[in-house]
Amino acid sequence: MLDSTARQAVVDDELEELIEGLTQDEKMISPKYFYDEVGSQLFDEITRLPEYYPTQTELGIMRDNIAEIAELVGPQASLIEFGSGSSMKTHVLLRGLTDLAVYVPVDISEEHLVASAEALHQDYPDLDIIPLVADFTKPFDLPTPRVMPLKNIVYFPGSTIGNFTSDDALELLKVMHTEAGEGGALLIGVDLQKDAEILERAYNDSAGVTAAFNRNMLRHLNREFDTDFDVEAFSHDARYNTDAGRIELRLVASDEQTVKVGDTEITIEEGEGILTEYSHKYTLRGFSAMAADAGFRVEHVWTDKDELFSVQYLVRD
Ligand code: SAH
Ligand code: AVI
Repeated sequence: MLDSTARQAVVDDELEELIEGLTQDEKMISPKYFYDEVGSQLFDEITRLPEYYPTQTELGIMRDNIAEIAELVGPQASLIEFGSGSSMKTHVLLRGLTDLAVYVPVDISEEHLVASAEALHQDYPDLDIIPLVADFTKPFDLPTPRVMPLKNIVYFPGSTIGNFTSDDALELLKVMHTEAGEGGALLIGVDLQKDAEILERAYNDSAGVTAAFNRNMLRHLNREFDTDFDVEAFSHDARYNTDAGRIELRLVASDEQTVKVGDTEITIEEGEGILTEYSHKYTLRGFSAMAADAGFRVEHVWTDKDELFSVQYLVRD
């Protein structure tokens, strides 16, 4: 637990980072601010939308291939999940892996993480579950489990890796390489390039849940940092950037407004967009090259029959 001075230092750093993003040529806010309690629930709703293909496709791949995955992982592993959310896909692993030593879900969305870990404890009363509230882009210590694991498996589903720029994704893969340790591995969900139409539909759902998820980020900031964004004056924009191979989410201001962020006043022009998320889509070859730069070798790739999504098992080279 952080003491109040350490907690204030974290808030000050985050405020500085927020101001830096909002004073760039193209204003941007980190997608980590999507995830307060409401944001995590809205994300869960997104995963159930008919247009949002990644979740069901990844779940299908996991279920179809759990025997092979369990064979590669082996017995008595420690499972460390980055950005665990509701740990929905993790059930496949918790049921399918042999004698798991410990499960460590890591997430920034505290209430949601605690509630999800409690629910998991009901389902798996004998499993050592140690939830960890942390920003996984910053250094953090892993807890000590009751039983010594034979190896570490870092689990990073959902293609959350796609929400990082290529430089940041590479840095994160290097962190995971370190967390996996000697003999460890990374099991990762990676969304693949496909028709722009399918992609744009997935991020512009007809029920407007993704729009609510996008706008909720500003409510979160207003509460956490005492900013005064006029949330209703922003509209959701999601489009595929073909050259960059990514979906880009923005919040577009319908009127000019000046927002106080700490001691800095930020003016947002009418029609100006704030970039809130990238969601990169990879080719298998492109992802494998990035993994190699981080010191990983792709040992196995599973996909669905339409090659919409992939689950990959990466070992340390
Ligand atoms: N793994 C789940 C959830 C994906 S949503 C799935 O596949 O469906 C992304 C998750 O990562 C959210 O739960 C969010 O709270 C968490 N997250 C995003 N940025 C984070 C960060 N910097 N540190 C820790 N958790 C983060
Ligand atoms: C968590 N992440 C992988 C999701 C994605 O598809 O990039 C977040 C999301 N944003 C809008 N819809 C879902």
